[in-house]
Amino acid sequence: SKKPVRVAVTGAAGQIGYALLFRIASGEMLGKDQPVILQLLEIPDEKAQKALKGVMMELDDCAFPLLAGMEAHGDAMTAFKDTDYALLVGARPRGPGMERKDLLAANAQIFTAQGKALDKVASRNVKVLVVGNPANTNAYIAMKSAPSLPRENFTAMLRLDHNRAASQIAAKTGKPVSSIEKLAVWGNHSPTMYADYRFATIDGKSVKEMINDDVWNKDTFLPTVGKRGAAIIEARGLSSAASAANAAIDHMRDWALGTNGKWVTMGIPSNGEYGIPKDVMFGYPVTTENGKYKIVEGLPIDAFSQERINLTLKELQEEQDGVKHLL
Ligand code: NAX
Repeated sequence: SKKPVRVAVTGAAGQIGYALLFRIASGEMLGKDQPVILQLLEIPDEKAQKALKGVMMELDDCAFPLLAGMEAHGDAMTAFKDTDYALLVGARPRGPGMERKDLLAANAQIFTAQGKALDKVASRNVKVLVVGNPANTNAYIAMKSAPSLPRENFTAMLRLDHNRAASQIAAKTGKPVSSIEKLAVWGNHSPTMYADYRFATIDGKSVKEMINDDVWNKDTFLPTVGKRGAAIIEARGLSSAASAANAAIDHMRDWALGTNGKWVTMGIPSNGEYGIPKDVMFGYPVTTENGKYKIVEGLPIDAFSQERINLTLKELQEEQDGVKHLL
């Protein structure tokens, strides 16, 4: 049987953590033959650590055959020791009266410290997924704080946007969501993201031609996907948790196990592809194989798409500028 791998999860006692850990432990992320050791990080606060213990009691009670070990931590330097995978979910939420720059600064502090800890103690092949918002910029900060790790090991979660877009297209076309291929989401995990179905196909047929409605694209589809997080909060009174955890599982599973040529969306550091400046943590269509992702290159970008890409890039660059002095 396989040797266990180490999976670190931060914010482990939070609501996404609660929807995520049980699925990792049951083998849905890394395969039904891959034992895992969970290294769970929460803030040192007594209440958070107690809640984490409660979640671990429940994990115990599942008697998962693949759960080879489990640890609770209050410090990133121990939580990330030798870790092969790191899901950075915990982040500072926007409090009442908090301005955007305060939120960026509070998170910059967290992700600088966690990036440094990964740099020092994680496996040199660690695959890092940042879920905590602002996800792209937090991933950028962690990457910049870990100079001895390869840049490409740091990614941000755009998969929830990708899955939301796929689900809207399935509803519009009346086709199963699993039949949709070649969907792309560009840019920031925020309402400025650009979900792009120009290349998408269902059973080999063009989704753009099937829908054939640019007004729907611009006035219904893009706003629905972009504001979906707010719509969930409005309906549920809490932010997306199970769907976010599901997207994190999808992202890591596809990165680790490959997509067999299928396109998925990942937030990854640019190397200049599609005119995005180097190091910007940008949502791109990728395929994955042997634990590596590759950007789908050479796609034509029309005027409308360029405008949308410029908009989401501008927002990301403003976020980056807002934290530059802290790195
Ligand atoms: P919760 O507030 O339920 O849980 C967050 C947990 O993180 C808390 O238990 C907190 O104690 C812990 N935490 C905070 N700072 C920490 C640190 N420095 N180290 C370790 N743990 C820390 O939030 P939840 O609903 O689970 O959401 C977590 C994050 O995901 C938020 O930042 C949220 O905005 C973000 N999201 C990102 C999404 C994406 O698509 N990228 C979608 C869903 C979600 O909104």
